[in-house]
Amino acid sequence: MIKSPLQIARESYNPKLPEALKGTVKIVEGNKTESVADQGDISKLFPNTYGMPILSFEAGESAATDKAISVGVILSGGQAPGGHNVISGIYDGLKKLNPANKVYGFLGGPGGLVNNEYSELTDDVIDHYRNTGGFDIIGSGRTKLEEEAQFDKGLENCKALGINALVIIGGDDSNTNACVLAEYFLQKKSGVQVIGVPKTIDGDLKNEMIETSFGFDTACKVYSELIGNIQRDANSAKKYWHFIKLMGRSASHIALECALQTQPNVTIISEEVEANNMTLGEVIDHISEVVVNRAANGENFGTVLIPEGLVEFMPAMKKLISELNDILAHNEVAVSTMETNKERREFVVKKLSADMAEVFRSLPNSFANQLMLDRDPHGNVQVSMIETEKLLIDMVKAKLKKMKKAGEYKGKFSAQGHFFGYEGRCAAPSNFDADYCYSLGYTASVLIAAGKSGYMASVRNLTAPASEWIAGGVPITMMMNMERRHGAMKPVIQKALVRLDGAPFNALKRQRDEWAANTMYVYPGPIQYFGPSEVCDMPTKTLLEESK
Ligand code: FBP
Repeated sequence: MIKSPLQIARESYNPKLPEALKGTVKIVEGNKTESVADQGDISKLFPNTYGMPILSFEAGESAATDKAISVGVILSGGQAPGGHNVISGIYDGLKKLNPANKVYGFLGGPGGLVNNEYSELTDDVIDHYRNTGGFDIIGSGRTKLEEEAQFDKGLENCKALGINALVIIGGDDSNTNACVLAEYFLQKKSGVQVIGVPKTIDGDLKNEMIETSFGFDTACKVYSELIGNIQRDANSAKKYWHFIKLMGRSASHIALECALQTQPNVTIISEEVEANNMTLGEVIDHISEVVVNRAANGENFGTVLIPEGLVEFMPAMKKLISELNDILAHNEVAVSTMETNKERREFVVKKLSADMAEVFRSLPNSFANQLMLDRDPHGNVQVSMIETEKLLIDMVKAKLKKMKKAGEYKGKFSAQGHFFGYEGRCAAPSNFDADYCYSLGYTASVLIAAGKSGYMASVRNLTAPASEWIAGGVPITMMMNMERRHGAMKPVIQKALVRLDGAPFNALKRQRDEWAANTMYVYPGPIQYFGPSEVCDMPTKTLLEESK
């Protein structure tokens, strides 16, 4: 690998750790826990890992094992900045406990565990990847671990390598898998522990004990830089409306954070669209109204932020997608053997309920085809592949044309569509993510050495300086509820959507009318790695608002 000057300079960055992790660590047990919902079902499905106490770390005498242990790490799902630092934190934490401890990386995601594809991570390898973006140290993948045969194969491979614990670094679905695996390994009395680490740029793996998932900070800062650049371009040329779709799957946390950082003219929040029962037509009316009002002030330009999961939140579309999910899950073979999209659409229309068939027929063909694309291995619609920004541009254009004819609009509308997603997932982690990830990895090593399983590493108090962060472990069962997946009820970690009564959304609500009417753009510029702490170590606006 040819390293860039920044990469070389970042190699020597020493991530900051919470005070409690700097010396020997004492583990303090808190209260017993309950799952967020469906306690009866979850406790039955997880008899060995349900109800475990919350753990917090303090400086003090450690009860950790000093016997040499081996740990396998897995990077699961979409890339998120800082994954390499989680691994270096695990590595350094374990080596500090006993230099004979070993770390193996399973290659290409959870599939590597089942297929026994791994490599041992040594000083050379780890040093090469410190503070870098990407998951290329061992690769990632989206294989879902759900069959007993996969668990048994994984266990057999762990035993052969002498692995005592697995760390699964992933989002809500991957940590659900971690929990299922932990329970299975305990039932089998296998002696292999499983620990989860909260990863995802989407920011939707969060709760009382997990303030944010790693990668959200860096990804939002990258997108905000780009949005700021576009806004400055728009305000210079004054001739384009930019419709910017932002990654984030279902939740609108990324769109909301980027809005707070850049102050665009329109920000759609899917959760609000759903709560207000808004139709696609009403979303179009809202955007068009802002365009018309700005045009009346001579400003034929602007920015619209669109969360990538928007279509799933409009009541009619949500119902349609849910019916489509069931139809596609139950007719996988039949649908996959059809040669044309037309054939697929006709097949699906016959199976949809009458009202949903009507909604489906009313959609442009290109958009309807995108709704039928393969689901990911966890049954999710691949919203990144749905071109919502183009759909909105076309519909706003059509609406404005009508308004112009009726004499209600006199401006010019020329629009550009963008999608910001993949460009943010492998950026060099911000100081926040570099520190947070390293601390999460270090926390995982402490949980392992204490013999814990079925826990997620947790680091809190994140708006304070890193030395004051609070590290510990949270039982994964605490975050679970029952949801319909692939046509059946399954235990899964509850996704955290944007809370409409939460401080970050209220901050947007208070200011958005002013941002719509006026041009109040903020240009955040690129992430800074060297320089004053107020520039380099700043947490997200979401965390800052939530901590007020
Ligand atoms: P994770 O939930 O696995 O972290 O994935 C995040 C994400 O970037 C989503 O925002 C996006 O919808 C999805 O991955 C895209 O998936 P893929 O990389 O498979 O195209």
